[in-house]
Amino acid sequence: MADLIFYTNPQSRGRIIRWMLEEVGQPYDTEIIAYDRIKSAEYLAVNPMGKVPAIKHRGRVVTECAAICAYLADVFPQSNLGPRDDEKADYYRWLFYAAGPLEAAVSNKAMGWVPTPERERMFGYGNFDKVVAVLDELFSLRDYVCGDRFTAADVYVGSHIVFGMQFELLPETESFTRYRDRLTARDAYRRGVEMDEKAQAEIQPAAPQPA
Ligand SMILES: N[C@@H](CCC(=O)N[C@@H](CS)C(=O)NCC(=O)O)C(=O)O
Repeated sequence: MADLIFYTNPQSRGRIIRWMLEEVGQPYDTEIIAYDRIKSAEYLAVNPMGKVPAIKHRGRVVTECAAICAYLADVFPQSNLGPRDDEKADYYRWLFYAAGPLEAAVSNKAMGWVPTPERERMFGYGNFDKVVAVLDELFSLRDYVCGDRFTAADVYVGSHIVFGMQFELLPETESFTRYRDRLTARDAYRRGVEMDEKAQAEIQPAAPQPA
C-alpha cells in the first residue's frame, strides 16, 4: 500500500488532483468515492465536508484542490513543480486568486448571481468581466503562471481555465485557448483524463446495446 491515498470521484474536481499526481509521478493508491457514499461516516472521517477530492499522506489528510497541489509540490520537491524564490510572488498570488475570486466569480455567474455595481466592492472578485480580463491579460503576456516554466500553480489555475472553457463558463479568448492547448498536450494531463474515464466506466458500465 502506498503512503499516499487519493480519494476521488472521476466526475469531480478530483480530476485536478489526478492530473497533479500524474505530474508528480510518485506512487499512490486511489479510492473512488461514489456520490452515494460521499456523506458516509467512513468518508466523513476523512473529509468532514463530505467532498472530494482529498488525499491522505503518511496519515495526514489534505483537502481543497489548491492546497493539495501546493502540498504535493512541496513534499515532492524532486518533481520540480514548486516555485523557485523568484517565482513565489506569482505562484502564490495566482494560486490563491484562482481558489478565491476566480472560483467565486465563475460559480456565482453560473447561478445567475451578478452583484450590482454598488455591491461589487463587497465581493472579492469585483465582477466577472474584470476577473476574465485580468487573467486574459496575464496569459497574453506569459505562457505559464510563473512565466516560462510549468509549475503546480498551472495545474490549479489551468484546470479552472480548461474546465471553465469546456463547460462554457469562461470565454474562448485567444490567450485562454493557447494556454489550454499547451496544458492539455501534456502527457500527465492526458494520462489523468484516461485514468478518470476508465474509473468512470467502471463505476457506470456502458448500457447494453440493443441487438
Ligand atoms: N473547495 C473544494 C471543493 C470540492 C467540491 O465541491 N467537490 C464536489 C465535487 S466537484 C463534491 O464533492 N460534491 C459532493 C457534495 O458536496 O455532496 C476543493 O477545491 O477541493
